[in-house]
Order: sequence, then structure tokens, then C-alpha cells
Amino acid sequence: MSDIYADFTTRGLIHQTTDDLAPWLQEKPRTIYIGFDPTADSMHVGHLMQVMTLRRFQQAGHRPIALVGGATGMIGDPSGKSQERNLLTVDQLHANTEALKSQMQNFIGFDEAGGGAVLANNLDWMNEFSFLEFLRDIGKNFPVNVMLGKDSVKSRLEGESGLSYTEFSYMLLQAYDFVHLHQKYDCELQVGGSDQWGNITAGIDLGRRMHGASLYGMTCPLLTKSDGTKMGKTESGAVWLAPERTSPYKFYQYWINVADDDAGQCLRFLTELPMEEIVELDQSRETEPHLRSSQKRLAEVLTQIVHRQDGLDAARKATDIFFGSEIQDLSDEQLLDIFADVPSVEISRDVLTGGQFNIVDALVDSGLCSSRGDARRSIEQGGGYVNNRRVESLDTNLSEQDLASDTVIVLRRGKKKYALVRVAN
Ligand code: 545
Repeated sequence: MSDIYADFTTRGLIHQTTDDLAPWLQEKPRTIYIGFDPTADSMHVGHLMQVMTLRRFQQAGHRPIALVGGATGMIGDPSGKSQERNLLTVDQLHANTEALKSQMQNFIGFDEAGGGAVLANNLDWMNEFSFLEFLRDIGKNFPVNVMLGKDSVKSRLEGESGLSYTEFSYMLLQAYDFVHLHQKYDCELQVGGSDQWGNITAGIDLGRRMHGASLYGMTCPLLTKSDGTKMGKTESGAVWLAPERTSPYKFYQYWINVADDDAGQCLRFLTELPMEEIVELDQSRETEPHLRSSQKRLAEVLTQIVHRQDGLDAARKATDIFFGSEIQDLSDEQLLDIFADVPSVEISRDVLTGGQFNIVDALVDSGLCSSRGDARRSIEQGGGYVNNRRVESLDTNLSEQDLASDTVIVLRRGKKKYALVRVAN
């Protein structure tokens, strides 16, 4: 088996482990799990690292279990949270669970029947328990003083907001999952972000107390930017993995714009590129930073994994359009996504069908030119464009043929200043 532990180490993917896992992972295929609570209907960039970690285990010949926390999501993990969470409704949790399960399949080839990777939902076994049974069989194994020593609890008790009995109990549920997965699938290792250490070790203790089992734990560093802030956040919110929430183009652009200081870490933590290539890219950031080779490679490989080849093609096409390639065969949605931040002017369809909207007026009305004189000069100097095609004459009137999609015409002045003409329906 390939030395996956060595690969993790060189990539900086290991924060803490309970044991020296290197020989143990080399010895034979192991079963490993990571849990994801259905707090949303999609993962975002912050969770990408963990799914990629599961994938790495699978590619190295181990068996991953992706657990979606239909039960734990009902409660809410206090780890890393400074305040009590609001409970999600049962309907919401159900919808989120289904969405996450289908998203997981983009990353991991599940084949439980064939002895391969497993997609599990802890509601399936937690639903079987009565409260009394759980307290008697599981709760009895948890000394409260140990629970009070966990970071997730300690930091809450020290802070202002405290925590409810409900969230206090969360670690019992996650601990029991580990034991259940051990019994059912011989799962021996739980992985998570560094915030999960307390819950992982709670499961290890429970397994030993209940069954004398030897279980292992490993945490990864959390993905943060060099300035200490969270990776995967923009002004407009999180960068999601679901294309309905963050388009493949926006996703691609996020990586294209990653800071040089963060690119090395992203390449190591998130991609499957070999270390030799990553080291070359590190060098390229030093000697030829203007090429932005790291960012381009990151954007390419991550968009391809998350959005497949189709998504990558669409993202590239959109990027080319933004840099001036001719616009055709796009939808309103795609164009509005590419040109989300540019000014626009609305006209009625009659004006367009009547062929009365002169290009000079269009450039002024859309805000691209300050006056008709300015617009005329622009066109005469070859700096006026419709759908990235140069406007040859001042007499050009916009017509329905100029629609690049159902309702959008794209105007450009000079190299990069864009505006949209939108037809009101
Ligand atoms: C539940 C039951 C288990 C084992 C684990 C869990 C979930 C765990 C937890 N994990 C986080 C999480 O975030 C929401 C995901 C939405 C798609 O809360 N108690 O569920 C994050 N996790 C990945 C990493 C993490 C962690 O999914 O472990 O550290 C983030 O990097 O916060 O039996």
C-alpha cells in the first residue's frame, strides 16, 4: 500500500493523532470515517478539505465512510462555536441530509454492497434508541468531569453564553457513532478538523469502555488564510460546492484570485497534484509571480473535481468572455453571472424591435460613456463593442439580433469596461 501517512505529513495535513499511524496504515486496508452534520444543503470550501481527505484514503486503498449526521444535526455540535445554535426544523434537516448525501457522491465512489466506501446516516441507528436506554447503556460511560474538560464545553462555560444540556450531550452521540461504525464496519479511525478532537477522543474512550476496542483518531488543521481569516469566504458569503449556490464560474474565479501566500497551502490541502508539481509551483510564485500559475492550476483542478469537466469548460468560457472573447449561445443566467457587477440599462422590447436604439445612446445610457461626444469618439477609435464584437459604424442600431441571450446585450468600452442592456419583458 502507498504510504499515505507520509503523503499527509508532507502536505501538512496532520494536526494531531492518537498514535503513530504510519505503520498501522501501511499494514492493511483500514476503515476510516469523517462526519458531516446537515447544517446546510451543501458543503462549502471549508469542508472540501475533509472530503478530499476521505478521497485520499480511498485512493490509497482504504475504505472511507462518509457519515451524514441526520441525528447529530438535530442537536448541533458546540465544538468551535461560541454560542448555542438554533435548532433546524426536521424538514430542513431531512432536505439537507439528502442534498449532502448526493453531493458526497461527487467525491467518493460508494459501494457498500461490494465492500467499498460507505455512505451512512446516524439517524438510522440513533432512531432505534429510547432515551432511557441511551442513558443507561451509553451515558453511564461518560464521567461528567471528563466531559467538562473538553474544549467545546470548557470554552462555553468560560464564555458568556454557556450551553444547554442538549449541546452538552452532543459528544455522546458522536462517540456512540464511532462505536457503532466499529461494530458494524470494523471502522477504526475517525478523522476530522482540529475542532473535532474532543468528540473523536470521546468515541475512542467509549469504544474501550464498552468493548475493549482499540480505536484511533487523527485531526487536520483547519483551512485558514495567511491573514488568519477563514478560507472560502467572500463579501457575498461562503463559496459553496453546490452549483446552484456558487456557479462553477464564481467557484473558478475564487481560486484564480487566491493570494500568493495562501496558494501553497491550498495546493497541498485540497488538490491531488503530486508534491513535485506543487514544489515547482511554489518556485514559480517566487520567480514569476505575474504568471499566477499556482492559482490557475488550483482553479483548474478544483473546478474539475467539484463541477466536472462541463463545469470547468463553462467556467473557462465565462472567463474568456470576461477577457473579450465573442459572446454567443449563452443563457441570461450565465451572462448575469459573468457580468454580475457591471452597470445596466433597461429598455423595452419595442425599442429593440423598432431598431431605434442607437449604439451611441446605448453607450451613454448604460453609463459606459459620459456624453454622446465621448461615445462617438470611442467608437471611431475602435473602442466600442457589442457582445465583444467591434462596432464599425456610428449608425449602428441595436436590434433583436444583438441579443446574446433572451434578454441581454453586452456592451463594452475599451478593453474591460462592461455594461448590459437588459430587455424588460
Ligand atoms: C457528526 C457525527 C459523527 C461524526 C462527526 C459529526 C459532525 C461533527 C461536526 N463536523 C463539522 C460539520 O460541519 C458542517 C458540515 C456541513 C456540510 O460538527 N460533529 O459537520 C465539520 N466537519 C468537517 C471537519 C470540520 C468540522 O464536517 O471535521 O472540522 C470542519 O473542517 O467542523 O459521528
